[in-house]
Amino acid sequence: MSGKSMNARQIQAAYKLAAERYAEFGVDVEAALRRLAKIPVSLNCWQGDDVGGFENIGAQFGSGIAVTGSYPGKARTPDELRADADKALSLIPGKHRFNLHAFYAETGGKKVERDELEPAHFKNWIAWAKANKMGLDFNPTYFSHPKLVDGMSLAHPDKSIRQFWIDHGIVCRKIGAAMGKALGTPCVTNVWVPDGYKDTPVDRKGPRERLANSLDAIFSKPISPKYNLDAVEPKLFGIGSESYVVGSHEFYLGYAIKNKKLICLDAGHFHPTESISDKISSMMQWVPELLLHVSRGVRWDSDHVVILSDELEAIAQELVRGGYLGRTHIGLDFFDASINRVAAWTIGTRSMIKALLLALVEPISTLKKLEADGDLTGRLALLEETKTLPHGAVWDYYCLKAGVPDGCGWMKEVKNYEQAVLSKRA
Ligand code: RNT
Ligand code: ZN
Repeated sequence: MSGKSMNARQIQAAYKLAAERYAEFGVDVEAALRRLAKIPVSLNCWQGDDVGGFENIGAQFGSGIAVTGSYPGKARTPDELRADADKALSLIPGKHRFNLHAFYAETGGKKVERDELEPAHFKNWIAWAKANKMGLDFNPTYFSHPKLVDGMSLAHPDKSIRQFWIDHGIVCRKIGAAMGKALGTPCVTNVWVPDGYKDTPVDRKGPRERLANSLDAIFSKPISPKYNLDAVEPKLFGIGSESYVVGSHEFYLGYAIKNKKLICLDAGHFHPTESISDKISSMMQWVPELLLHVSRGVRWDSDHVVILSDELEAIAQELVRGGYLGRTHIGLDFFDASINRVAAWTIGTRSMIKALLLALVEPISTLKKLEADGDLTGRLALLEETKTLPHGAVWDYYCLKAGVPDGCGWMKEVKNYEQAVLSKRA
């Protein structure tokens, strides 16, 4: 990355002018930054090792999910993954969370099946999160496993296969609750299953009935929302499930409303022209809380690193304008194996935070008033003018205050880390 970092004096001077400019629009930038500092983003652990997990080192059961790219230096052990995440977190302003999958368990070299996992297998993760004063989120892992038979898990026609995966879901909620209890902040445990058909099914109903029953079995025991929150994640299609996904949007929206679960909206799980930003205010009428998997679909659900796109801005605007931040858990979901993975985490998370910042410094009350007064010309004009307000100066100042590199500084640290650590990995 070219260009030098600014010095602190320059950043402060630019910020002062920027804050004055925003004040002319009735925006209190200091207040916005105070709010921003309280919004955690849950970093997806799986960007650090290409959704590999640590249970079958060497073995490949690639079904259910697909990653492309072979950039050198991916984390091979839990310690490496934690070290890489520490590096990324040191370059991201604010206090955040970390989102784990069940197959990142540490079983000390012993084979422990997924239906036998326990909180103890995550004690290093919990200790690490505690040391970082961070909350954890969790996911049962329904892919990359020999018992994902013919692309089906919780919806499989064979009862014993279903039971294995039900038991996996049950132990994962317990692990989530243990994480929430230990860290003093509820863990969001999110269920996503890849179940579906490559080609057009004849029976669309049966798998959905089975999935509903399996979910009921997983969720049958109540767990205090102080410790664990259950979420369900729909999808339109996947690789190998192009024609039919059992857990579709309508399926899970209904399930979440009926059972008071969180619905997870993954930005890459809808038709390419469909955006999740417009869904938020509709679904928040009916579900208690929302989980976001902020991702970036490119042509298909390809899980590209999140960037400051129009859609990302629209998502953040909806959360802020609608007053939904208190009921929304913001998580990231991407896995690009073709670039430096520490940089991928840093870019994606910083972009998410930038989008939140942009949304928080909008002149919302003025915009709402224009709209309420029927001045739609004024609304359009002001929306366009706000796009060139000096938010970059506010962002730099936010990074400075948080003690992380502004604009161009962080990439140098990633390069140093790559040379000193990542390049040494085989
Ligand atoms: C897959 C889902 C799911 C996964 C992660 C690894 O389509 O988006 O959330 O990406 O659980
Ligand atoms: Zn997702």
